[in-house]
Amino acid sequence: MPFEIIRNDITKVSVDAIVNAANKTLLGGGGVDGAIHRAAGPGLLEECRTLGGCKTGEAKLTKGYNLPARYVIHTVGPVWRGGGYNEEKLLADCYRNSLALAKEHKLENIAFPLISTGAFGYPKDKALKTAVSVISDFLMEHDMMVFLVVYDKDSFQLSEKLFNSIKQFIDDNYMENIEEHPYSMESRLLKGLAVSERVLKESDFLSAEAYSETIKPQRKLEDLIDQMDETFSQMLLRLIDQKGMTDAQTYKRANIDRKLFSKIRNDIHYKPSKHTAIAFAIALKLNLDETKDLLMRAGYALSRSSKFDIIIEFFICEGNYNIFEINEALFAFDQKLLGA
Ligand code: AR6
Repeated sequence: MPFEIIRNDITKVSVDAIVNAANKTLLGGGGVDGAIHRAAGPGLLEECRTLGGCKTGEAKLTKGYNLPARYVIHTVGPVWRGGGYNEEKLLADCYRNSLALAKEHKLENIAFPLISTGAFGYPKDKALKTAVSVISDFLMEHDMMVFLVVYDKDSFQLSEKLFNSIKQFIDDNYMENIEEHPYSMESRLLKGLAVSERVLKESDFLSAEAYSETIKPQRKLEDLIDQMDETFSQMLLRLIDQKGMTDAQTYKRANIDRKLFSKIRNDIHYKPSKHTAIAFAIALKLNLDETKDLLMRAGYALSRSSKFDIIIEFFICEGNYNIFEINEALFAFDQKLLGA
């Protein structure tokens, strides 16, 4: 999974580089900065003394000394002063410049804390939004594994509005102990047939224009029959073609790494996990029906007794297909993240 949100102490994360939320002197401090210096040992401070400080939004690299990480990228986040002092751009610069430095040093993975959200007072939901947005833009262009490390549940905050909408949607839709099985192809075909018949009947009362605008079936029955024997992999590749997307766009938007994607491409009988299958549905911006079809090829269904499934349904219904935002929400609701 190229982008993952994890709960941990960043000094314990074993990656090529961890990012330090430092101050302009780069000579240590409290919070994550203090923890990193303590864990790295005095060698880190010695090297930091040679750097001549760092401006807000910029980033500098040192070795990791006693840390499990090989390097530390020090960046200085903005102090929150109400939002009118360029804070958002400066915070975005921290993530952008740290990622650029990691790329320059050919690092394959990097872990960020939530910069500025402690002593510097940046509102956590806003900081999270900026972090996720910069990281996801970067990952659309580059291959790297990026971890966002959340120290405690309190430091992770989804916007209240989004959190409440999802919570409401779960409350409205959650049903305990309901097992939904994937429809058999035959029953889905019959369903399709019934819909087509109804459409025909109703269309007697509609103008041709209204018919095509309102109730034109999205898929033809002949197409459904033709596609009856498709495997997951075949359907995925067909949809990628139909949507005019490239392979790279697809696996990046699915938060799936290139290697797994080529396995699926090369094995028509590949059986993905449910999370991987859903990640592709999101990448391809499938509607709910199409998502169910794709899942069915891998033997899965969306269930009303799974909070995870209901959250996915929420985002599909909202037309929000940003997998990184969906993962933010899944994390907030203690669910496994999308991707592989
Ligand atoms: N691992 C991961 N995240 C952590 C850890 C840890 N070990 N410890 C704290 N956090 P802060 P800032 C989270 O205050 O707001 C320092 O004194 C914490 O929960 O460390 O950018 C510097 O020298 C919070 O969400 O950094 C500067 O003077 C996030 O890390 C100033 O603080 C950032 O909190 C920088 O303030």
